[in-house]
Amino acid sequence: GVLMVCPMSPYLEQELESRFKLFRFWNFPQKKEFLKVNSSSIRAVVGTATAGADADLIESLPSLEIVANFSVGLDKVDLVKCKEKGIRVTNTPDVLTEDVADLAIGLILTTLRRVCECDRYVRSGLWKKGDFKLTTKFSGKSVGIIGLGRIGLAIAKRAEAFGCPISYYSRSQKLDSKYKYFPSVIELASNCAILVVACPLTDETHHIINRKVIDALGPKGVLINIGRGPHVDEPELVSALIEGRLGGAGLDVFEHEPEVPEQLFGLDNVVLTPHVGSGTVETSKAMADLVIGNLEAHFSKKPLLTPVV
Ligand code: 8YV
Repeated sequence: GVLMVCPMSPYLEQELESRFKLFRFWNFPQKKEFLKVNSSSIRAVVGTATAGADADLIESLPSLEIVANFSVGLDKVDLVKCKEKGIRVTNTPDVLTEDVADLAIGLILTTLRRVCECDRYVRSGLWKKGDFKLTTKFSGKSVGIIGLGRIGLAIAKRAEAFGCPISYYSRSQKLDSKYKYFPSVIELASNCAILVVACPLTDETHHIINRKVIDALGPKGVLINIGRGPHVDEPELVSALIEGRLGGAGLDVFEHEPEVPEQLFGLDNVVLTPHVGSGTVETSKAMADLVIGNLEAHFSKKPLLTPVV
């Protein structure tokens, strides 16, 4: 049997159902009771960005062989425990890189050019009372990227096409990269106009955006987060935006999503999207196909397509 921990893709549900015995975890409010009855028949877990396989779930599934996550980020999967227990783990890299990078650029443009505020301006009839105020140019602005992995690189490539000088922070300098490296996030933030978070969420990158980084980015700086909510100390971000110590923010992820700090709702220098970085029809299907491909490979004892553990 395969345990899907939360709804993520109707197509994936349908494809899993036609191949395996599928358990939809969200249909069983009595989780303990459900696990008592079914735990020994569950050999695979399919999780996502918001819920994966934590230590408790892994411990309660004695027959678990593989966690095939519907996400590239694996911060909701206890990788150490999986390794310990010989449980395989797969994710969905590459297929979502372009969409997430596209959204990062979209958030930069919508934040700087105030596209959402412009849209509200037209819809509310305000245009008839006068032209919209001037906004901020994107082309040529310096872009700093935290994490120069697949997604970070795709964002860099796109920003380059806008004539932006690119710099980055990562744990170590990429010797094959032409972009400028800063050995600390503070230095990166002090030297760019737009700071983009594009690294995995780990203990080291939790709250990598803190008050010091926000102050280094400054009142003209813009923060873009397409990584994970907990990369950012959210109360610090909110107060910096309210006090004008930060210029603006484009956010696809939040510390306690789907909860979003309501103080942000009244700010026009902020653009908020509901964790939709990979959320296109095309990419969602490609991610689902990777999950299925990994499960089929595992159960037919073939090499996994995108193994992590
Ligand atoms: C979500 C993501 O998994 O891949 C990731 O790490 O955050 C997204 O692709 C997807 O939106 C399903 O929740």
